[in-house]
Amino acid sequence: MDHRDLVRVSKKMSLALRHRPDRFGLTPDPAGWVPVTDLLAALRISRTVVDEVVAGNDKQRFAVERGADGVDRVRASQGHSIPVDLGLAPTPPPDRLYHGTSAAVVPSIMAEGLRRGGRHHVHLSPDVETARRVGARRGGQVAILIVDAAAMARDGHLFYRSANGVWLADAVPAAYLTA
Ligand code: HQG
Repeated sequence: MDHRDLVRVSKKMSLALRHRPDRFGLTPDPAGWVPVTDLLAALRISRTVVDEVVAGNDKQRFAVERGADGVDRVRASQGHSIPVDLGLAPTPPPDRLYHGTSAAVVPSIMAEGLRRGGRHHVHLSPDVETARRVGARRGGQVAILIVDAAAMARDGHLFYRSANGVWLADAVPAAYLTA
């Protein structure tokens, strides 16, 4: 498959596995997994295509594994708006994390802190380059905020790391942010 087709299928899989499984007649289990065969039928794609998207995805957005029942299953590693419990264990974060966003919303973030909006968690990046890529999705001028994760952890805030390396937190109060 060429790159454009990979991206197209990846976006459809994101919609089906993170946001609107109902639109595809899918019912993820509480941890967000659906049987791979169900996804194939719902999206009318082949197993080869799914494997190619899972392996070739720039951000490793999806994970495939064999369940205890011997059935292969697939889920998104993060980014859901449907309720899921990914079963991630709280993990000590690096001292600093980063959040890339649009410069236009920085005043609001510095007043209210980072909020998770429609997703389950606030998404934080382990390095500036990744944060810049995340922020650039918004168009306009990108701003990178520095999160004092060491201080947050000391103060009892929990962090999680998704299977694809995105750091997640419930919220980031403004006191831990530097613009
Ligand atoms: C902003 C992509 C005003 C926040 C990426 C962000 C990521 C506030 C937007 C993943 C705010 C939410 C998530 C406040 C937060 N006032 N704006 N108080 N608090 N915001 O898309 O972090 O490609 O839900 O800065 O790579 O941009 O989907 O979050 O701009 O990992 O795999 O509200 O999405 O991954 O936007 O991106 P999003 P995000 P995928």
